[in-house]
Amino acid sequence: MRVLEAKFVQGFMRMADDGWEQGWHERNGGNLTYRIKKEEVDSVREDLSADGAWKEIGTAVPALAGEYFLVTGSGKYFRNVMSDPEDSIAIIELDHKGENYRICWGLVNGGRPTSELPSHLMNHEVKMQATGGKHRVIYHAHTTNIIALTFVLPLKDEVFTRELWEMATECPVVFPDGVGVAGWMVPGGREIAVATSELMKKYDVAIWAHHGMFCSGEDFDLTFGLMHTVEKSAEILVKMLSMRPDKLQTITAQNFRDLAVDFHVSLPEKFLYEK
Ligand code: 2HA
Ligand code: ZN
Repeated sequence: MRVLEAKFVQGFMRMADDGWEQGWHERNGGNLTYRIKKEEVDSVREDLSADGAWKEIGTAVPALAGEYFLVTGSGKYFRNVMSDPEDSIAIIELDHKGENYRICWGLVNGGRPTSELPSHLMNHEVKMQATGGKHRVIYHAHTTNIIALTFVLPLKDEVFTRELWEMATECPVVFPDGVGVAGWMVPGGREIAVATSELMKKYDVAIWAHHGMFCSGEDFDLTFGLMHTVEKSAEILVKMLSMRPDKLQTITAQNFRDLAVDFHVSLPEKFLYEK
């Protein structure tokens, strides 16, 4: 099968386009990576090249040695993924140490994988190990309302989680583990990758102050849905705060405990503090 005919590639392209339609990917903002299943790699083998030069990832991800990823390109626009995928995205293979990659397909006009490759791969490594291999998608987007909130809320996991949970009843069911928050850091390097992957040990969502969000999930629907749910909740909070600084009524800590019982989720008490 040709790469562009494969279902996982079409799902990846659709997700990138959905993110563009949401307004989360101005210019070359954001990046998306998918850890390809062995049988999916085999299904497109005829289209994969082993002639690419090995290049440094910029960090070490030994648990991902030999894995293949579908990735967006550095400097490429989500807006163009649907219309020009071979220019915008690539399949890469990692070497036996998990320290180098080579391009096997795509980026036909040159270029390299996303500038956030170290963060993506370190997150993949953490999430693959934490979920017994279930999580395969890492998604970074410049979500407007979450970014706005990082200017006015304390940059604390407890505060962001609780405020986002309160804005929509589905939230504690969709992200019962909560969200993590990292203070402003220089993007693209190993330092921010390490900080993000530390948060990913506890959460499926990591917020980068004044920059955007990272989500991890099993497939394109769940990961896009997670990003969408968190950002929608942030939008409601921005609207609420724009109307008045306080709440007349809200979902209470006890309401969350009751919800947890009926929806069979466990909500950490550290998020259910008295205000
Ligand atoms: O431009 O989003 O974080 C790509 C990015 C960097
Ligand atoms: Zn970014």
